[in-house]
Amino acid sequence: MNIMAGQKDEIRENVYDWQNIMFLYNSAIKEVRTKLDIMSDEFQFIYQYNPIEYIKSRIKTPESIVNKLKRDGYETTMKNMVEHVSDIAGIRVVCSFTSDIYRLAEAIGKQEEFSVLYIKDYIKHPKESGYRSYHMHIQVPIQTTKGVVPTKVELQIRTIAMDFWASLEHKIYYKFEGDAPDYISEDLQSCARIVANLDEKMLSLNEAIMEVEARQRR
Ligand code: 0O2
Repeated sequence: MNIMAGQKDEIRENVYDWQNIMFLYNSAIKEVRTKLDIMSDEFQFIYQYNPIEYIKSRIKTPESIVNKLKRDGYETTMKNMVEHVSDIAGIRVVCSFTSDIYRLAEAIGKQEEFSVLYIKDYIKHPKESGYRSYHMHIQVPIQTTKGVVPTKVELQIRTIAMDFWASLEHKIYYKFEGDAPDYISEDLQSCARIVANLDEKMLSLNEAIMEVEARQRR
């Protein structure tokens, strides 16, 4: 198939736009990760305690972006992708305890450079699947040579137990292409309840340990 000169220019332009957008999302991930590192150092310095166990980040795959646009009834264009897909840049922050999640979310909310667009609290309101996690959709200013570009990032903040459940559930979900047999969905929901119970027990155990330590210091 022969590609006409005009088409070649269009393809070149599209490739440039795609690379430019991906550059912004990658930069936004770097900015947020740096801020999280500083926050974590400050927590360690002030409280001798770090609420962050580990951080993972990813750029959404083109296939997953297209699926989301289609699911929400949008045409597959770069404009729609930037406007309507808010989790192209995603950062997952994993904490030990549920209380750490809210402490961290508060600190993130106070960062002057970040604007919090919206929050989805799937800990207070778990999804039907049993999914629990705290989602913050934020906007980060990226300074380029052409000016500042506000760029969206989704932060998923969860405990180790929530992350374990979600990672496994995600794999199963994809294996069955979203159509898992009822008994598997029910077992997953029951595991989610066990995970929630475990989180509660570990939190109260940690509080009891801290109380003993405080008493010993007095
Ligand atoms: P992937 O592969 O992680 O990218 P919004 O993002 O707010 O515009 P949406 O997509 O309805 O709208 O948001 P929602 O439901 O909060 O989901 C966003 C992300 O949270 C998902 O991204 C998953 O990463 C995670 N998530 C949500 N529900 C579940 C669930 O039931 N199980 C698991 N394991 N993860 C979940 P993607 O695009 O689905 O996938």
